[in-house]
Amino acid sequence: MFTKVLIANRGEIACRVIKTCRRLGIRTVAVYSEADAGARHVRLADEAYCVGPAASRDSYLRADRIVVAALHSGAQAVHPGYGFLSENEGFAKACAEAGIVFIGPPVEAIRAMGSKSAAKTLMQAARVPLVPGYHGDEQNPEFLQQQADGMAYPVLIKASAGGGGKGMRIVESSADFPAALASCQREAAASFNDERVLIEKYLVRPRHIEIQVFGDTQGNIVSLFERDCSAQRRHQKVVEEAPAPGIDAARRAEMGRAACDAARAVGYVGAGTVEFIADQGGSFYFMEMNTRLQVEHPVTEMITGLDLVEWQLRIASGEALPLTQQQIPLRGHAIEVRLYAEEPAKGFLPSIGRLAHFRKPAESANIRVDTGVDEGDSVSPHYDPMLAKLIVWDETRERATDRMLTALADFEIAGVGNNIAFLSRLIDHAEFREGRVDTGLIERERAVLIPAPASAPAEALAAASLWTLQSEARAIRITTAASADPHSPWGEVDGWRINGSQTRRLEYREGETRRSVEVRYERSGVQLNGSAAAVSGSGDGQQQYTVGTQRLSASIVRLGEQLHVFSGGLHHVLQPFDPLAHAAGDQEAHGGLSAPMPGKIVDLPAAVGAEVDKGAALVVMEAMKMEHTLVAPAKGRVIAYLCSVGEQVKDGAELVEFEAAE
Ligand code: MV4
Repeated sequence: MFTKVLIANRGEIACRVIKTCRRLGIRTVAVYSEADAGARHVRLADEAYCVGPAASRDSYLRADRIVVAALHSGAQAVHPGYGFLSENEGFAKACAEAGIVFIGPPVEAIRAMGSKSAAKTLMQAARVPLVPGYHGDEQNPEFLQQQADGMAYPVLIKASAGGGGKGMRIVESSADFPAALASCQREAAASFNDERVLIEKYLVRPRHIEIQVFGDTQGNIVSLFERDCSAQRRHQKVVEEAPAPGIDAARRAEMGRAACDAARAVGYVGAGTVEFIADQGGSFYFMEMNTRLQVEHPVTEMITGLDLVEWQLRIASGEALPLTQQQIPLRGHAIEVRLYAEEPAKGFLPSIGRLAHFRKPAESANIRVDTGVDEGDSVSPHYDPMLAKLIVWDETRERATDRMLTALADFEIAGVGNNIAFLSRLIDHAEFREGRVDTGLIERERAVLIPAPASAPAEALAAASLWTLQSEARAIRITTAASADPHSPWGEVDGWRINGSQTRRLEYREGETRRSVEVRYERSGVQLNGSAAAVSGSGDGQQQYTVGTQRLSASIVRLGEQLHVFSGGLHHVLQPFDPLAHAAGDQEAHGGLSAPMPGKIVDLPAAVGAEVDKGAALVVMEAMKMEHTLVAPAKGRVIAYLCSVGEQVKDGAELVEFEAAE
């Protein structure tokens, strides 16, 4: 087994590989770009080398620099992860020439699987089922038209050098074929510098089911069962699960045999994935073979209890497969979702910024989070915006689905846009719950999965208001305790009044709308919009609130001027807003504070002489049938009050003599 391995990748997969290496006592070497100098994978590794500036082409794709780092560090092997150089034939060769083990398949297998049409020819020879159609060298339009007319329409024209959905045309009838063929050939020539196409029977509402295979250097090959990756958007996987819904043991064995035949046909060694496309009847056809460890490999690990990176390391160091096919267990059901820094409501636009709040669900045997970031990290615009993978396991698919929803509700991200709410709606969607997932689900159900942003429900406002009152009370108690009169009754913020109750209104901005909550201080406690409300407890980062007869949990995080309210699996952003503070405009941070309108002074909460923070309540006045709070325009001290409680003041009357701190 190796004693030192270099991970030629970044983010969650680099951290994930490091985790297994550490468990096996293997020292780890990270490579990083200048933009990743403080990244998690660099922190976790035993040593790290900078391989260039932020741009991938100048760093993570610089095979020469990565090989130099491996040689310099004394690493015996390189793990390429996925993406970047993981399926790059030149890199695999460069490693071999430098005497460094490339943890992946032989170069020949990478080459063979690199061409979609060459792969199909190989699969045909290995009697792996292919979609009915024509993928030969004859490209004469009349000949291709004959091939298409020989199948039932609709047919699909695909660029032979294409992939990931690029250069595909659905043709509904024979009459449409010539124009569609010409268009597809033009696009293939432009995109891939290769205008060759293949023709296939078009499968309606297909599923993407892939088989994890492993081969060792002694010719053994096993299947580690299937994964269903049909929940995709624009050929990007969003949710993956294992095993695939609706696949029985017989079909699983049949697909496993076909995948192993495909791997054997190319002399496969290491971890590989054979992707099939399946029609609604369950027939499956070879699509392509990936010669890397896939993003979604954790769902296979959760249902087999195996560590696929450990298997990769063992096989790359010459060991035989740890288990035979019969010894590989399949237990329960696992689901993975990919958490992205993107805004589904804005066309899935990537979002950059600082992860000011990043609270993961508690990990256990059932819940796993693979991530390359920590709270406080900045999400870089240079790389794929995946923040983490959330993987859950349970005895059945239904229980795994419920567990995923709970875990998503416990995952709190603030500071960058994210897709958590979108993922929750997808997992909770009837078609997903019933296992009726096909590759068109997300686009088809877009309106349901990405609804117009909903206003925060009353309970979110109530939670935010109780949190605000609690924070104000805490701040004033601290100020009072530090003041010349620590037992001043003004230090109490229970709203007690000689003459009965006091009310005030908490205002918020939510996007472009304004929301408000009336707070009434009664002897019995606080009422919000007429309902008795209180904080009833806290734990595990959340607070429990009661409002009227309702009980709710919420986690509230203040970031700058915004309150982020996480409750019920949803995330609302409320901006506390004091009309008076704004109506008063930007009071100069010197001299006094004047009444922005005529009214009656109902409270002077700050202690004269006390140091207060910017935004601390200084004067509460009643005007326009509402209570308004004049706040400290800056950190500083109340020199003197120029009014008294109960006094009627005119518009513009000087109320406070205030001195801003230097
Ligand atoms: C197909 C197909 C329907 N019929 N082939 C998309 C890219 C590449 N992976 C193959 N793809 C498809 N090939 C036939 N004959 C539908 C797709 C397809 C798809 C396949 C798997 C996963 C997601 C997909 C999304 C759109 C279309």
